[in-house]
Amino acid sequence: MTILRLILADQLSHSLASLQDCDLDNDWVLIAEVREEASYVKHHKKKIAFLFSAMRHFAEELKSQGHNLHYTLYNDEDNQGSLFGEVERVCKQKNIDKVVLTYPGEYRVLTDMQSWQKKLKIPVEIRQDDRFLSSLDEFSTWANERKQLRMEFFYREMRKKWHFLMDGDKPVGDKWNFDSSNRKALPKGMSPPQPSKFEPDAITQDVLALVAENFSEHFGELENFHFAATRDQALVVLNEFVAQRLIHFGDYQDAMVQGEPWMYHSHIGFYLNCGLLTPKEVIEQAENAYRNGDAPLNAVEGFIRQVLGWREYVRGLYWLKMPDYKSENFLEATRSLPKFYWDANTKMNCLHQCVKETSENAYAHHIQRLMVLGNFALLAGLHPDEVNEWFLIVYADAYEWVELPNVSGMILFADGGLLASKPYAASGSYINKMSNYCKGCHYKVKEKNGPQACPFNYLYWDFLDRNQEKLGKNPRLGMPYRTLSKMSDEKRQAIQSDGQIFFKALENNEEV
Ligand code: DLZ
Ligand code: SF4
Repeated sequence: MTILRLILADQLSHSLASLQDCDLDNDWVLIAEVREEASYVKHHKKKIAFLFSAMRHFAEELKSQGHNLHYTLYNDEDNQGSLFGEVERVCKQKNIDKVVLTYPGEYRVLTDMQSWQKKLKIPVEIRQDDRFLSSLDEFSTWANERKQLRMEFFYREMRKKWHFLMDGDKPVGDKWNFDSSNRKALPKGMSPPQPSKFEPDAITQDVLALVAENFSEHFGELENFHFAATRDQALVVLNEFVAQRLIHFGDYQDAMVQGEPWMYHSHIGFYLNCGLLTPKEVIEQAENAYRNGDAPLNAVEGFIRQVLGWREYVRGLYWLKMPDYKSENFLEATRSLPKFYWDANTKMNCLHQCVKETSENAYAHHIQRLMVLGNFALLAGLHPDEVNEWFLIVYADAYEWVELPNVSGMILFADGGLLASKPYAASGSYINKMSNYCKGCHYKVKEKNGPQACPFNYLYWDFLDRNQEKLGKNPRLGMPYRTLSKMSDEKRQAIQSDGQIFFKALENNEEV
């Protein structure tokens, strides 16, 4: 029996389920660069270059281990342009008896795969992705037993299951969550270490030329490409984070500084999500740093919560709720995405900086995504479809399983509160507290109304006002709604009128 094992761009792990029983003498592995996946949304140029380069390097590693490898190059003239097209072509060419797959990261790809057996007329097995620390069955059992699906409780179960950061059956430090000590702005004079840069080798240089030629109209800059492209390089990134930045990760994880895109974050999401690193090894390294006295508990717990709690939780939720989750729009938001999300041309300095860095790096850290780019999308009532597509396009770590719950659930409250207990709406004062963006801004963060006022200030109240029917009873919004109810009619009108002027300018494509 000859088996074909397809490996997707986000499945670059030697431990992958579909590789586990591979017969080196007989079986074939297929990795394919295909037009359909590279352009079903117009991914950032750096995202495509990163994945193609990582795929080509991974293929070299498999070949050197003795695998029979069919690698489809993007410009191969026989390339069928889709995953199925390539699987079908190789099945015929190599006389394949069975296809083995690992569960993909997107519902769209899964439904496609589920049709292959019928079309190919040979068995197609789709295996669970055991790189994740919670299986989909386990998550749905947990979810079905509860009315509210709060991440915090799922996270505690995962800590106990895997025995991460535990002393016997108690959490280390006697508390599950140390977030309350994690909200500091970066003190003046403190500058985060610069991460290692990997110079493109011959494989990456080929890929960069290919992307420049074929994807020139896609968003983002291709220059200064320094991603890790192999597991060894990704391990360098992980080790560097644990040795140099984890110590301050907790304290400054919400801080934003102009010109400092990397801060004390790990930047391993690219590598975790495409498979070059596994969540288990990442968590173990962080826990070891705590146990050896190299990093404080608030930092290590906060980091582990992201990987063991949040990451697994959003994946479980995605598969539990798809396909309906994709069309949720609880707040009935309809506005189109403003042009400045693509060209950074806005007088709002926070948004300008965050879009600019996203374009340069295919990366922004979570507070930039949530509290600047996402907060604006929420306050301005941008349509979830357009916001989701933007986030999927621009970040090199984005696949739908992780992007959709974070954007529709966390950022836009489009699921009506399944994932988050309240919308993460904030005025300019939050951005001012956590960043130095406001100093260089055309608008004045302390002004609440009028042409010089920070738009986040009046848009925040306008958002609450507009959505009072849907949000007014949310217990976590009790305070702001009480404040709103005490406002004079004059003040309320000023807020509405500033909002209208701002939205009119947006619609007229004026620079705001
Ligand atoms: C994102 C992406 C891109 C840009 N290109 C490819 C590709 O050429 N081949 C491939 O197998 N996967 C690619 N991907 C990832 C897929 O679009 C999709 O997100 C994952 O396969 C889901 O598991
Ligand atoms: Fe952003 Fe407002 Fe600060 Fe300008 S003043 S940077 S728009 S928060």
